[in-house]
Amino acid sequence: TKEAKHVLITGAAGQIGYALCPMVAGGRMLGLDQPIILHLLDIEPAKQALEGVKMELLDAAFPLLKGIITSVDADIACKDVDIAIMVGGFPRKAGMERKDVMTKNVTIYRDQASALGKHASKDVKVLVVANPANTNALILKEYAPGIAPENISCLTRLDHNRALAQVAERLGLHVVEVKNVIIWGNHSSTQYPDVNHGTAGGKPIREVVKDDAWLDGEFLTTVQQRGAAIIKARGLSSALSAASSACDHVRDWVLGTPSDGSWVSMGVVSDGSYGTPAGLVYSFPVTCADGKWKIVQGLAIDERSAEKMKATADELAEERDLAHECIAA
Ligand code: NAX
Repeated sequence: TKEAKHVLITGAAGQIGYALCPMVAGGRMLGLDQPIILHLLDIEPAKQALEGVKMELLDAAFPLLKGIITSVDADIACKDVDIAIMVGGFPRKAGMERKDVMTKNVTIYRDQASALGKHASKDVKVLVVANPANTNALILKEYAPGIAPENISCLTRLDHNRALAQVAERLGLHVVEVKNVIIWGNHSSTQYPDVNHGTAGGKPIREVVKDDAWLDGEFLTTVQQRGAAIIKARGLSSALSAASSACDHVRDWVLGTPSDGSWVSMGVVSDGSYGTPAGLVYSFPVTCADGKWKIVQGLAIDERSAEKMKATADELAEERDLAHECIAA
């Protein structure tokens, strides 16, 4: 049997944490042959709830779950972790400015970067879920120089899966029939969900959908604003879909994307591909093998797409500058 992998989940007492813990412990993320030791981090006010999550995980008697460490101390929780899923963060509350939320979160990510850098396994793979996800990941990269930049990523797979699902629903197909959509840029409403290279039932999406007005209009806004629609419907933000997509992200990264030419979207450190500013954490189409991602190269980008890709890059550059200002203040 395999040696257990240590998986850190921050914000584990929160809503996404509650959905994510059983998925990871059940083998949805690393496979049904991979024993897991969970490291659950939250903050003091959530300490009791965190113990409650641990009790339920014990009660669920997961065969793969070999241990559970709970802590409110990042130095303890980060010890020897192989995978770190960073869900913990400060939510935007009524009356708060964007800058206030940014200050809270970049400070958290700066501090946790240093805890990870000091205590995690040196090959730790990091997935940032908490918003602003791309910029939190960027700060984490800057403050954890010991972690290779290619091991730091952020979640845009939920947006990617939402785009697949919208096309599938429209066509009455099962979601697995739809492939190779792309989420470019920021996990925010400036993201660009691109169907120009995607297929449905093996044929180009535009050819099958036969409705460019929908693809260039309602489809885009539905994917971009799906988070808000879920809040409106549930009174709470996306949790099970975020948790499931986080599992998809890590699984494909660690175990590889299918060898049939299909790709997924991941927020990764830009190398300047497709004219994006190098160094920003930007969502690209990637394939993964041997635990490494590679940006899909050579896709033809039309003028409209280029504009949208630049707009979301500009927003990320602005967020980066704001984050640096917040840290300096
Ligand atoms: P919750 O507020 O339910 O949970 C967050 C948890 O983080 C709480 O238990 C809180 O105590 C904890 N926390 C706060 N500061 C912490 C710190 N310094 N260290 C460790 N834990 C800390 O939020 P939830 O709905 O679970 O969402 C979590 C994050 O995911 C939010 O930032 C949210 O905006 C983001 N999302 C990102 C998505 C993505 O696709 N990238 C989609 C879903 C989600 O909106």
